[in-house]
Amino acid sequence: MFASLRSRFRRCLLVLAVAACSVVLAAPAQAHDVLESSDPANGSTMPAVPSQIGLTFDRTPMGIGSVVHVQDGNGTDQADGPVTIVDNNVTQAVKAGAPGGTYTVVWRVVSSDGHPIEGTFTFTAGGSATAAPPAPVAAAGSGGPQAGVMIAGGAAAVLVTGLAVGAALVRRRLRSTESDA
Ligand SMILES: [Cu+2]
Repeated sequence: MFASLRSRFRRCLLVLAVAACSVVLAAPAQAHDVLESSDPANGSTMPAVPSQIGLTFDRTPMGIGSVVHVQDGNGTDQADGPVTIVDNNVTQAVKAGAPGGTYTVVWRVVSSDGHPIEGTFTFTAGGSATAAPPAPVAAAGSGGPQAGVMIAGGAAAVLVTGLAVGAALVRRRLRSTESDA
């Protein structure tokens, strides 16, 4: 008897926690850290695979659960060692000898507000990575298209929810007006 009460209480707590989480998730997307630029920039072409990948955010992501996959044309991850975070910069070293080709960088970090954020971008390199870092390629400020899409998506979700709730309220009011008349 006591045990079943307890499990019911626990289930109740779980429901509350889930509800609280969805409220947090529905909070303005501006609270997330935003990818401001990457080096290499999305869609850029360079003579050789860079020795490292750099991501610059508008704030400092949390130092936990960061992943930056550097996938070559065959989908092999050429990331070398762990991700480092210094201030707003997230850096991932690339294996020496990583082959040229079109790369897809798949990143995931924990935003300073505690929410995981992620994105991908691509670049094309003509030759293999060298151990010595090549001259840094000017990263034309790519304003993180993924972040923009995320914000737009979040805003759209909030808008759709708002419209649906609004429509339901109007319908209910109309119905009650009808029954009043
Ligand atoms: Cu967030």
